[in-house]
Amino acid sequence: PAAAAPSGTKTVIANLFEWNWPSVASECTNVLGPKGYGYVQVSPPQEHVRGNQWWVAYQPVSYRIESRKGTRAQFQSMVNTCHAAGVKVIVDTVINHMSGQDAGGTGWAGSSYGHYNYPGIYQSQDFHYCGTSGNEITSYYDRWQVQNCELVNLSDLKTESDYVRSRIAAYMNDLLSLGVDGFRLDASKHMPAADIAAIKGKLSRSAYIVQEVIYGAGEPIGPGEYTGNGDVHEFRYGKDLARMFNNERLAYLRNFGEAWGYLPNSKAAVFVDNHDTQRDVGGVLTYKNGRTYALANAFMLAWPYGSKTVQSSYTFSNRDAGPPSDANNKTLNTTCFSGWECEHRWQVIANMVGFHNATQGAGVSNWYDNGYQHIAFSRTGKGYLSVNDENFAINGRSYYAGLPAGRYCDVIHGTFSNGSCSGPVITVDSAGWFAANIPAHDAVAIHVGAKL
Ligand code: AAO
Repeated sequence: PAAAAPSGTKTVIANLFEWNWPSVASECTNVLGPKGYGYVQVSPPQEHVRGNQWWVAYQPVSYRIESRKGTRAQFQSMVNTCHAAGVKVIVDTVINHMSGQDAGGTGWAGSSYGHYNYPGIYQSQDFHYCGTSGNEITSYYDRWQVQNCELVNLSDLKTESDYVRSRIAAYMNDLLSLGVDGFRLDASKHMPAADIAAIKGKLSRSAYIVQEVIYGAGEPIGPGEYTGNGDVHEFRYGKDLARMFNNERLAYLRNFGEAWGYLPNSKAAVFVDNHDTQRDVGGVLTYKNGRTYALANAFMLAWPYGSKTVQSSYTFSNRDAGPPSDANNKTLNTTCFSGWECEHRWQVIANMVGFHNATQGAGVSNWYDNGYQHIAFSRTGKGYLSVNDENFAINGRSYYAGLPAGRYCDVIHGTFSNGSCSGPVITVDSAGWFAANIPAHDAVAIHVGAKL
């Protein structure tokens, strides 16, 4: 079956990283649906090794839907609740490998396992032993190693084997039977694109697919070779966007996207940061950058390139630290703004999802920049964003939005609901112009979906 790419206007994904299922469900009802998010991405739901680090989720022990984030019944209920709220569900799917524990042990839900032995699922013949020291990937410049050796000691599945492909597809089909709508395929670079295609060919129905292939300069395996299977994450996007905000010029963003050597617009999946880059890649903007982070997300949501994911994080200082949990490492219910950052709820970000939806399909016009950190553009006939990331306010200017005359809610500073705006109102005159003062490191955004 063909991949069902996000379509329609509600295509923004909220990645509720490490949230438990009851909390995801209530967020779909109370926030994601009402704010116009089209999808929620959830962390890996299968049984995993024990421990309190977040990354235990990336070490499968069995394909039982039972994890620190909840039971199968809770997962099913979450999918149903999200669907009722108009939000589709994308699952982070770990199929390249099993655990990384040399000694083996007992998984979260009680399944016993060895590094190369998962009773009833995989035995030693189902894994690669590539012959390097520790069977470890030692060079990303060696295609064969990247796809036949172990990524950080994780027992590497023989995805060329029909048995392994069928077993993986059975897991994904189980998720489809629970109603999920899409998959984020973890560590896709470590599986040949043809293996992913073969697994996809065994799925019971079509689903959205987004593959994690981190672009690395000079590496033989690049994101482009995976586009035949579905979307692929464009990791250059968040790094370059941060560089423009931090060291270079927003003015350079006027052709941001394919012209920068990125994946085709229709295949690219983008984000300002994700759960890896917010920890492991310097120079990427994260919640720790506060206002600048919000502005970068506002730009992403307003700019027509790629399908967009908003990252939602828990607060961390230690790279490995897991989410707020109880004494048994069971993830606690989310409390936004207390141990959890909930970036997807920040006023600027959540309201720009509405801007995204109202402007889908419209081109860019009326680009303006001052040569440096002040930019503005229309989504033709539908919306207008001006970002001032200068260290000074820009006052007394008028902007040509080309929008229908009328009064619009500035969704950066106010929320539009039931026909009224909780913040400043911008008046577009009959010639399509409006006047605004924009403080340093701030923005103004108006769109036809928030017109008074
Ligand atoms: C944990 C421990 C390990 C232990 C292991 C097993 O940390 O010490 O050996 O358990 O017991 C996550 C955590 C890991 C954790 C693992 C399993 O991050 O710390 O290991 O779960 O619990 C590569 C892969 C990419 C992968 C990334 C982390 O290609 O797929 O490494 N991401 C996914 C997940 C991730 C998860 C896994 C995969 C495993 O999103 O959360 O790991 O399921 C270059 C290459 C990339 C490569 C990176 C990092 O990237 O191009 O392919 O990613 O290096 O090795 C610039 C460069 C770019 C470079 C990047 C580095 O941007 O342009 O080329 O910097 O950040």
